[in-house]
Amino acid sequence: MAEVTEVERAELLAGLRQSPPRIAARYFYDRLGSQLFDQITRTPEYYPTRTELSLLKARGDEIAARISEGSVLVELGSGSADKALALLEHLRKPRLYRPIDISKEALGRTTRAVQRARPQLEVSPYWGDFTAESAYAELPADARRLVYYSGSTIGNLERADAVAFLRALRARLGPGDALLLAVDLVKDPGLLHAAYNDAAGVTAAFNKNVLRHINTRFGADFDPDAFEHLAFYEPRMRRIEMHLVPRTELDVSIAGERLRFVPSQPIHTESSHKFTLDDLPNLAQRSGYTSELVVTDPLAWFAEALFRA
Ligand code: SAH
Ligand code: AVI
Repeated sequence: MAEVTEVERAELLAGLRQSPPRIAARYFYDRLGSQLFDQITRTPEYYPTRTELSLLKARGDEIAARISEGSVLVELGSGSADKALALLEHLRKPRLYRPIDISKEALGRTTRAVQRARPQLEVSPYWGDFTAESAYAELPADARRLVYYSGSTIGNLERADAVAFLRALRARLGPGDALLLAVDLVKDPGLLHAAYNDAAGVTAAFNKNVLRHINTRFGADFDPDAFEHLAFYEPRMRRIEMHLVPRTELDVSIAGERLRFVPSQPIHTESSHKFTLDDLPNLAQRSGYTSELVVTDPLAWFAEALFRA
């Protein structure tokens, strides 16, 4: 990871001083966090990854039929290579693949896996934040772009922030370019709850690992085992919320400051917003796109929406 900047330090401390305290969800993804996320995707309870993968396999041709031959594929928060490879299988003569990820290890693995599976395809990885302008630099100017925001990672943004982000992304696209947006759909709360409370405790370990990452990155002394994993579906906001609950009152030193955490004020580590099919045209319109196609799996648990810029 790159050096800690003063902005990051100030943002972290400001978040932890809020009531309730919060940590930005991107801090989950250090080396171990990316490995734990990968393990989550293989738990029986976490349906999104395998549902999205089978959706791409089953309906990828309908999506690809709307994408120009020779397009550039840009993937936001690529994680593992599986879904990109499933999509590339359907695209007509893709010109280049740009995976973008803040996790160096995940990005390296994906780059190598795609290069191995498709040696003819140019792979141009970007290590860093997908909100940065430079993540979209040096792409062929004469090729259409397909931006794939996979994994329902958009759900980890607050709804207003999601619109703002998609708008900023729209400004980096030309007319006729496309966005393939993966969203997890509202469903039986029991299924949602189980997906973030797997019996093997992998999600709990993923949640607590954020504190270990903060310790190494910011010189903090959190004891991750002094916190409990809490994840629940909040139906009014239509989102899963993940928190870390201190078992007792705790003083923690973070980036040279001392902060107190109490059981009545858990640390909010992640929200994972769920969508309905009715949300999608509205989301497209508010963000400056036209919704062109929405496909779901047979149980309508997960959707891919193709938005045209
Ligand atoms: N799309 C993959 C991975 C989802 S996990 C899948 O569906 O399986 C979320 C991924 O996004 C992680 O690999 C994480 O490192 C990355 N990520 C999260 N926030 C990011 C940001 N702001 N910029 C770039 N990558 C980010
Ligand atoms: C990456 N993101 C879409 C995952 C999600 O489901 O919100 C991260 C995750 N958090 C807990 N389990 C998985």
